Amino acid sequence: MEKKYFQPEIETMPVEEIKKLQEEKLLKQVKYVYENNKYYKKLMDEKGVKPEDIKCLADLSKLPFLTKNDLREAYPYGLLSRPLSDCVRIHSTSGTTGKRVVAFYTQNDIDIWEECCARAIVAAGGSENDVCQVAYGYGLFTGGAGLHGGSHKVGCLTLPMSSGNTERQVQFMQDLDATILCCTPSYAAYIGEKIEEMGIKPEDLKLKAGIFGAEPWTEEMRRSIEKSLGIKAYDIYGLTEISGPGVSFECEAQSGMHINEDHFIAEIIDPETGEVLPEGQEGELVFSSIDKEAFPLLRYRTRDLCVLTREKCSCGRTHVKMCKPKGRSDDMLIIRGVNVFPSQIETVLLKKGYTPNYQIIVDRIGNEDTFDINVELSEENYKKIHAADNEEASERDLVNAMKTMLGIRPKIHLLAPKSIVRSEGKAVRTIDKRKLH
Ligand code: ADP
Ligand code: K
Ligand code: ZN
Repeated sequence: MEKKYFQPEIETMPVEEIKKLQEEKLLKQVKYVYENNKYYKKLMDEKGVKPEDIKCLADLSKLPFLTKNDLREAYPYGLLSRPLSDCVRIHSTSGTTGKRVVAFYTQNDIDIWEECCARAIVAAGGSENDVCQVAYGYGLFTGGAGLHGGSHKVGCLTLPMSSGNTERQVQFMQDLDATILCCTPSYAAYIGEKIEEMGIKPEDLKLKAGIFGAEPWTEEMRRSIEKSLGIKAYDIYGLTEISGPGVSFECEAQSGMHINEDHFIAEIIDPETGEVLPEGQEGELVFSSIDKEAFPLLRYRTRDLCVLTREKCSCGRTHVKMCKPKGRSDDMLIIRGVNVFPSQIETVLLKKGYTPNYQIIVDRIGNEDTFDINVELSEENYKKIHAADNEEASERDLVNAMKTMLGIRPKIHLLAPKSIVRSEGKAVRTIDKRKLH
């Protein structure tokens, strides 16, 4: 029989029990970190907090925050809490927003992380009867290693493809009857495109599910990938600093990701004041890892903007759910004084029938911000628009739709098919040339 949960007793544990478990682990962890990590001890001392002051879950908010700047300052060993002889692995962030930071793992840390990924795979319908194609990058990036380990734990036949070499990717998918695909959503979209180009129909594949994450993607993008690959597409979230993918994952309800609360405590804070916000309000996501050994971060500010909800989920899991992060506070562009998220642009493009291949270029000329969006046309759209000599009208229509969504008017440039470079990992959507001046 197909398993519905990887660890049912934990994944469906009554909320009160989860909170009790979190409290026990938190108290122990604060003491452990205080005694084993000079960097965090100093932050606690500066704030005048002692481990004894943390007596219950609500006391969490007394602890100091950690930020990416702390990680950079403490690089490489400052936030390590174990002797290196106890550690077995290093990973590093993708460096999307600056200098990379490194994280360390003991064998126990790896086991827990892989279990979290195994929960995600089982939630997507995975079992020992599946062939799981891992097309996240292998190496320093956590994507490949995390899902690879999770796939093993579930007992799937694991296909460790890593990213890239897309034709071979599709060839193996077909020849070896892969049923689950794990990669970034932008790479999944590219694989979908490649399949069509190779004359393969989604029905010709055995693929049934995809586990996509590591970058923001919209609901519109989800539908487009589900169609092009003939699958159900599940979201997965995580960050290197806290372990990697699998901090949270989507279930069959596809309406937010369950956070693995037996290992991580999530808070939402006001990014300006640092104040904890009540459930249901949007703010910055903060994580405390309550049983990590090598690199146990407390109150780590992710900069991801998000909402938490504890509404009952139809899948039976009891762990709190986070919405799709809208993007990082640092993905947000301020153009002519207006906040713009790349995800808003993606939504408009896909709703209007364009491809998810686009690029945002922002610059400043004199005192004014320039705002351009390059949008690649599909073969079909390209032919249609050119046959009807409709280019200007199409651009105007898209400018207006963007104005409605964003409040400001971009310049739109419709480009020929295949003119924007595809991503095999995390897509680079924005070029902000203002930073170069
Ligand atoms: P970097 O911070 O250098 O990109 P990571 O590879 O550790 O390093 O990336 C973690 C970040 O990726 C998260 O903080 C988040 O911004 C983003 N991310 C991961 N998974 C998702 C997801 N499912 N949806 C949106 N963003 C995600
Ligand atoms: K198997
Ligand atoms: Zn659920």
